Amino acid sequence: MFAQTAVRLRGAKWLIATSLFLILNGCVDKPSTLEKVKEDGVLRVITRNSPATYFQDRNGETGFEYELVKRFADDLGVKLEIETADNLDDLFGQVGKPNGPVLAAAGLVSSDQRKQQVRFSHPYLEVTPQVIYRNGQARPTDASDLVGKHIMVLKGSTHAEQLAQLKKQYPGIQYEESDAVEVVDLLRMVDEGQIDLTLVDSNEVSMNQVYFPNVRVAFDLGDARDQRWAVAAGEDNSLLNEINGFIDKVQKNGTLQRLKDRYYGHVDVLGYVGAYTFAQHLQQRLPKFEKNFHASAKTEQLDWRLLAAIGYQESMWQADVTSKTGVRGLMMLTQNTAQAMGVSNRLDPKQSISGGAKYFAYVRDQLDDKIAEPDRTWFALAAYNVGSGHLDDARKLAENEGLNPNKWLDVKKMLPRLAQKQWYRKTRYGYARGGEPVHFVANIRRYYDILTWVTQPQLEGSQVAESNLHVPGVDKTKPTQETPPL
Ligand code: BLG
Repeated sequence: MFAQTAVRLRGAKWLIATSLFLILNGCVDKPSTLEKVKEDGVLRVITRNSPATYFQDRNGETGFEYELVKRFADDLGVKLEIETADNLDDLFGQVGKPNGPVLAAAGLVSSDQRKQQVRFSHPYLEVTPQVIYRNGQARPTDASDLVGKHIMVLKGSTHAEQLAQLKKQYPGIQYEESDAVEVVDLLRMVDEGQIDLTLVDSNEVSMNQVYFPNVRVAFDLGDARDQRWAVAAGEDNSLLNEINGFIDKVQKNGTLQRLKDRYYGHVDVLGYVGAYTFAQHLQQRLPKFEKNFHASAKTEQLDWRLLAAIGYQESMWQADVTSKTGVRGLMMLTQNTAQAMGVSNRLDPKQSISGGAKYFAYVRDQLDDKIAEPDRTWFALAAYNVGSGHLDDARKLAENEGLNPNKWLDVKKMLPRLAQKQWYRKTRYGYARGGEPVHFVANIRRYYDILTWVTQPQLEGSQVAESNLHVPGVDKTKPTQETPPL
């Protein structure tokens, strides 16, 4: 009897110990956020739909944040799943929810208020908050000028926090916080005079300037701030550490710089006047030639928006232009090129566009196989403008300098040397105005980006349609107060 009890007790002890062991072991075994991501094979990310973060383009998903986060997912060896939040509160509320996104990548800056909800990564981009007003109105120059104005900002944004702070000093400041809008809507509302002012980060302002020709920067509100990714406040550090390691890595190996160059490096090439003019021509001139761009793009298997961007750079979509050097027509073909492409009348826009498309496809096919996309497109544009021979000279100069002759970022540094005797006297094809193709490519990339954004299907019913951009026959770019600065 006693012996039996002892056995039973020993058995119970064993059971308790085993259970304890299993429970404890179970706790230790609970996968970390990072392990869970890897186990699931999916990195779930939440962002916003805007030109500066994430949108659909010619090849599918794109945007600065998308590209960065895609590289992170690739490094982890997992798939990337993106969802977009309607507003910032929703975005912060979703991060870290069970089966929800583990990471927010949406041009976010850290603030005390936000730190209660999320933890921020190392920084990857510096931006400055800017006060935006409408051309033709009195330009505000400091915070006291915000008093008495109709101001709107995104609900839950750091801009709203900034205004709340300023209000302590200037109680007359009134502002509205909206959760039904995106940054592009705020800019449109200023552009159309629905609100007086808004606050937007500098990168978004320069990227969107062209869609809203009447918006102007009044002044920088405060110092530059860093954009960072965010994970849930309770995240166990496994993911955040991995993110920080990744950001440090792309910072060091130049990937981040290349992305900045790609997305923001050419955003200011147009300036106010260029942005204003482009927006006007988008409505008034492009519709006349759009079907020709579509047809030639189809024949040559190119993106019609790239062709249209070349056409804008060459002639601002005018069929009857002639340069000092006798280069003519909408796509600015030289006599030789026109002949080679079978163009009999360079002033016929249909012929010019088809000849230009054929020539672009031809120079692109001639390029060294080692030049991969997207650089291949930029090299082909440069060859279209300066000729393949001079482009090869610049590639050789790059090689001699220890740079990569297959990267546009490197070769574009060498092209201007073709105009300097100390360099061109040693090249095969000699002197060329090498600075021209650099501007040529930068401008076309910008026009291409804009055309891509305004023609993306998801926008056709919303922002673009509302702002009447790219809608034939509606000229909303006419300033109501003042003509643009010239
Ligand atoms: C390009 C030709 C290239 C040619 C280069 O010039 O024209 N491209 C086209 O005709 C489409 O074929 O390369 S080459 O055949 O290997 O020599 C170099 O000669 C045209 C360029 C010239 C430029 N726009 C297309 O980008 C132009 O118009 N320059 C004149 C400017 S102005 O007269 O000073 O205003």
